[in-house]
Amino acid sequence: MEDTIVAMATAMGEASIHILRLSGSRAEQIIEKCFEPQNRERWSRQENFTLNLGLFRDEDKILDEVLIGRMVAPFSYTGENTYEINCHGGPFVAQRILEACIRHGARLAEPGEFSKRAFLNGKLDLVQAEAVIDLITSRTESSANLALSQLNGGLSRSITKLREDILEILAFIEAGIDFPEDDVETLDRENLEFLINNTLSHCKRLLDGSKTGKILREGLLTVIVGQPNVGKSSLLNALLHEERAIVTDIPGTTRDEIRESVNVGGILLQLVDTAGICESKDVVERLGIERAWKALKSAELILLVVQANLHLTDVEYEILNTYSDKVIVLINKMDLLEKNKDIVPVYEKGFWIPFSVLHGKGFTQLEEEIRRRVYQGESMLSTDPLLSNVRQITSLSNCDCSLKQALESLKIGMPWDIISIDIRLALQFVSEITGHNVQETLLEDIFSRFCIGK
Ligand SMILES: Nc1nc2c(ncn2[C@@H]2O[C@H](COP(=O)(O)OP(=O)(O)OP(=O)(O)O)[C@@H](O)[C@H]2O)c(=O)[nH]1
Ligand SMILES: [Mg+2]
Repeated sequence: MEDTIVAMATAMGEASIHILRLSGSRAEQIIEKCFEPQNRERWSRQENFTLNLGLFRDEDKILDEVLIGRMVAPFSYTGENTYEINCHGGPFVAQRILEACIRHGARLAEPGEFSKRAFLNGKLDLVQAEAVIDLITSRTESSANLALSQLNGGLSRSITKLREDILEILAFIEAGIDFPEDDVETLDRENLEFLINNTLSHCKRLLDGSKTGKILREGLLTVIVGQPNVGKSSLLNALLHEERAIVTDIPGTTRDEIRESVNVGGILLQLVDTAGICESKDVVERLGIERAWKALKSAELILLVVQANLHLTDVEYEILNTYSDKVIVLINKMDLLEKNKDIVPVYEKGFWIPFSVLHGKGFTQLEEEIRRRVYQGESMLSTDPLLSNVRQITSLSNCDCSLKQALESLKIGMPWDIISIDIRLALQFVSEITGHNVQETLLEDIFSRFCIGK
């Protein structure tokens, strides 16, 4: 925290501008040395949140004409004196400015170091810091909106409330330990049970929402399966709007898995196209089919493609029976059916959608069904803060387990100091989420996932 750090905030390469970020106790001194403002008077008034045009020099040499944004501590992202240097977008120019800052006493920032300083200076909590990186890596509107709402502090407030409630429970127990009067005891035990139950329902609401949150953040692992030649790869290509997979009318065209991510109705799908499942003598095809079966196990959503004018086979029945909860059946090639007046296959399990990849039929219904599943009806479209990050979800689940354990101990008449052990654990777990109580190694792990300059 003593050092002054500098880094490129934009990606290297040719661009219209590049931005370098400089933050720390010596930042002002470095800028004073290198920057020659056009409007000296304004610059010397030390005005905050100003953009100043001028020349950037290294000793006598002019490196570029730049615009410098000035953010004086504590009113900056990091909470320190911070300068953002907007220079012309050549990698050479930016590199020379970076080197000049280093020569005058700054050091190159580590990944995520600006955000880590923001956290350590109390500008962000860990939930918000992790939302920053999620916002940067968002690929759909819904994941960006989710990250933005976490950055705005809605989730942090909910977790902070949870933490305060647990602290209150702990205070209540400690008072009970200090004044153990038998007649008060029964009443207190009922009150304590009420408090723990209330906190547990808060945990449950957050954990229920986290299923949706995690999918919005990471995407839904979606496997396309079916018999050969029913149109699986055609579906993949249509969803991607590009000819990614080879499509032919020869059964057994796809051998290996094809993985791509795609935005469907605002939800990120991690799509896997698989080899058509059938009895095959071909070694390569058989290996592909084995992979298809394996992919089904880990899938969060299965798109089972069947062909409108064919009867269901044992394989399709098996998939429907084993995975009915996560299957959407697409009855593809409905266009053929209209000509032949054949019977459409149906079965009581799974959700069925008449489909034609060739004629663009059924896509809207598929989108709606996926959204319905992800948002658990409409309940998750509300403004409830959603937890989405595995680290945070794990800590909250641990907190939930400790509270349940405390409740159990209370019910079987355990002494107060035993109950307080689990409540303390719950407090520790909930504190990890926002970073009230974290180890340095965890911080390193979190911030090293950021880009340099953020
Ligand atoms: N009539 C009609 N033909 C379709 C439709 N969808 C796909 N096809 C055709 O069906 C054939 C097989 O399509 P693919 O997408 O390669 O089928 P697949 O399920 O990936 O086949 P494998 O990779 O062999 O398992 C191609 O000739 C497609 O043009 C549809 O909705 N209607
Ligand atoms: Mg295929």
